Amino acid sequence: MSSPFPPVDQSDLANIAAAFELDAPFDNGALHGNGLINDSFIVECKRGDISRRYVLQRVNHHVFQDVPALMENVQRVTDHLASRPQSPNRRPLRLVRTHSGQGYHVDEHGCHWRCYDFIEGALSYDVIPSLPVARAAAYSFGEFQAQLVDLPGPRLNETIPDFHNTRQRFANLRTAIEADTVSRVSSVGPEIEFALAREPLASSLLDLHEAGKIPEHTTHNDTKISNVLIDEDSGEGVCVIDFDTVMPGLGLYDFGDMVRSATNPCLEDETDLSKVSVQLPIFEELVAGYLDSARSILNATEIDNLIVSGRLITYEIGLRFLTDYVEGDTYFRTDRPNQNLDRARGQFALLQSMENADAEMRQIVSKYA
Ligand code: GN1
Ligand code: MG
Repeated sequence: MSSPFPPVDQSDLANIAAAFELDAPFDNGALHGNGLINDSFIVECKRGDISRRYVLQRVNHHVFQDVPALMENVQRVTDHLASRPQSPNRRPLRLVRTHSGQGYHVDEHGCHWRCYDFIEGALSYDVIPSLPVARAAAYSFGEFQAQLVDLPGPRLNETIPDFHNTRQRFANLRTAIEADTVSRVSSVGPEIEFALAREPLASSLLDLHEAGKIPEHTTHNDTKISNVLIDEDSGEGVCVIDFDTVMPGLGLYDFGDMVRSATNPCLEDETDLSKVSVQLPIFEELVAGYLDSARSILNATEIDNLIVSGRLITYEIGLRFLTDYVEGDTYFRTDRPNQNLDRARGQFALLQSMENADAEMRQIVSKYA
């Protein structure tokens, strides 16, 4: 689907920007980023020789049904990260408050907006450009988890219940197939067969968690590689972004989503599947970078399951894309027909290649474990 919310022009952006404590008045704004759920804009604000950029985001409240609870998490997490000692080149994300001190603004359509400082001099990548970037990204996500170990206060709110409950995601696919509301099931036989044949994978980490072998952490839950910013000059991680799904989870969900998104040499919706396969040198950088920053918070079972986590999350996101296709593209943003199906095929091709490379991946992990 395209955005389910009203179109936004310059004067709308100016009005929304005016609700926040900005250093200068709104000058112009433009769409930003490739997120599949929220709408993001970069706005430039100017007064005399002051010029500042901010990111304004409209939160998709169909997906995030309790935006105040979500924003409470975001405020707690951004405040906590900002209070940690910062290594050189790290610049934690700052949430800009409204004039009344709130973390978000509600517009006349009932849509929720928030504002972050735009981080200058940093880049985000949809595809990993080099091995050092892979290592820096994994280090940053690991550091993020490690820094949240002592987050004060109660457990964070669950912004989307069962977000990484892959068993539930599997059941959702079955329900979608049975309902077949838009008559697409007959056109995706091989994809459905691939998905159904791997049902045991859906329970892999949940079983370990339920058996008390892997603990809950505070996790990011959407560690696709474009959600870490990399310093343009030093190539180091500057900060992790996109805190919408930061909540209690398994540490391995974050490692798994790095593997899913970083080891794929193609965009998520690549149609030439011969190009999609797990890049082992990148996988090695992810293992090294993540263990470098997060080893102290992981137990041996978690480290033993780094490979499983990559497969699990690749499978899970593939299930979600396929389910959305079968349901008529109601969840993820699409800009062409069959995009969700292509995304599902891409994830399944990547998963297949991880299955084929199991021995090599095990060797890599044992080098660092
Ligand atoms: C969505 O919107 P974005 O790009 O941050 C999705 C993730 C998926 C990702 C796949 C809340 O993230 O779970 O992994 O697309 N976020 C939500 O690209 O569903
Ligand atoms: Mg996200």
